[in-house]
Amino acid sequence: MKRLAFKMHLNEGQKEEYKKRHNELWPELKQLLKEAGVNEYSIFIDEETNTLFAFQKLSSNGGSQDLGQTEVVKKWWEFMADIMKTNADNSPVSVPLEEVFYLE
Ligand code: RM4
Repeated sequence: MKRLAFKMHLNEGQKEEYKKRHNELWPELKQLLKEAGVNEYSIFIDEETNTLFAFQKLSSNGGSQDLGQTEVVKKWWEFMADIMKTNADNSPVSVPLEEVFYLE
């Protein structure tokens, strides 16, 4: 199982809204992620910097951020754009992180 991580940035004071929206994740997005091989997916927040750290276990090559050409992800990113740092296309600014330690 491949592992990947990346960081994103949340606008100040939006943690509860972010958690609410993800607790209400659209079923069609969940289905897409699972079908794309995103077997596990967690996101953590560093409240000091409002940095979001995403971790995924993948059974395929691509992760969630590689699904931006699908309609449901485009709609989700547009929905989330008001509380996150985004690119011009509403995709969240996502910075890949290097794995420096792993314990089986
Ligand atoms: C995040 C971001 C990611 C998406 C998850 C579900 O806030 O939009 O791209 O995969 O939500």
